[in-house]
Amino acid sequence: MFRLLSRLVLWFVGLGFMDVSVVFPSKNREKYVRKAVRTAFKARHVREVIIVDGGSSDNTVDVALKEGARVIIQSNLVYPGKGVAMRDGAYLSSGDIVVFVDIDIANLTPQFIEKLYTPIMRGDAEFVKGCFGRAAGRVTELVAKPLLRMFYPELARFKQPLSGEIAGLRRVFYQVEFEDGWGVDVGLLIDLYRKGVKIVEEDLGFKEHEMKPLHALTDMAYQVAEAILKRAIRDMKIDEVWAKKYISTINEIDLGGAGYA
Ligand SMILES: Nc1nc2c(ncn2[C@@H]2O[C@H](COP(=O)(O)OP(=O)(O)O)[C@@H](O)[C@H]2O)c(=O)[nH]1
Ligand SMILES: [Mg+2]
Repeated sequence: MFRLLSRLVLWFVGLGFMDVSVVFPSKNREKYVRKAVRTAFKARHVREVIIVDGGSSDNTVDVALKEGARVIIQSNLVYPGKGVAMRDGAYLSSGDIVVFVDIDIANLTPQFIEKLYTPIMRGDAEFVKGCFGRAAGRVTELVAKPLLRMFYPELARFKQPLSGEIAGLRRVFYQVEFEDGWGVDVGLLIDLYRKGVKIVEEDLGFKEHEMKPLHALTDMAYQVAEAILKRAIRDMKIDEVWAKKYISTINEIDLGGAGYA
């Protein structure tokens, strides 16, 4: 009875007083920014919309400002710097809840954003990982899921461990470190789980976004693997001396690739 009552109180407090910051990490996404910002402002409880720009050479920044978004220039303009952008967004936002959404979602709706934060407002979660209906990405299926199954089987149930659509109480993001690049999302998932943060996976329906060509996925897959293996070493699931030596060696190999931006 008491539990029920306290949940009810939490629910009302959450729905009444919590406000939301929406953060879009973004680089050269002029095509999506207008719709993304407008859509985010239409979601209930949204106090601010932040674009963290990774040094765009197109009109992403101008359009974002025109639409009333706060624009932050990524503090360290490395590429890929999605994680740097997310860290900046978390630290410079002011909402009780911070929602991160990739900007290149063609079918973004206000409900999509509301669905992400609702479990937090209801007191059911402190961190929400978005998932979606379409088949998961190639790096997700071929790299993240097998490695999570090996080293963090508790997290193997997540359908989209790499999704960039997440929400959390702002304070939970201050308990963990953000990887700079593509390892950020899986790193947050592992670290928040280890901190005992209450996590739910929320189905957001269908996500329509741009697919990278296969060759562009090598660096992404590398960084995702590295983020998981680094944590497996830290959590003493892999022999530290062997792994550090081996991983630092392979990291130094120059494959002559031009990268992908
Ligand atoms: N600020 C910033 N945003 C980035 C960077 N790299 C990617 N993004 C954004 O991060 C989100 C996800 O990137 P995307 O290329 O769509 O990755 P994918 O969906 O995994 O193929 C998008 O909103 C990008 O614009 C970067 O270096 N800096
Ligand atoms: Mg994308």
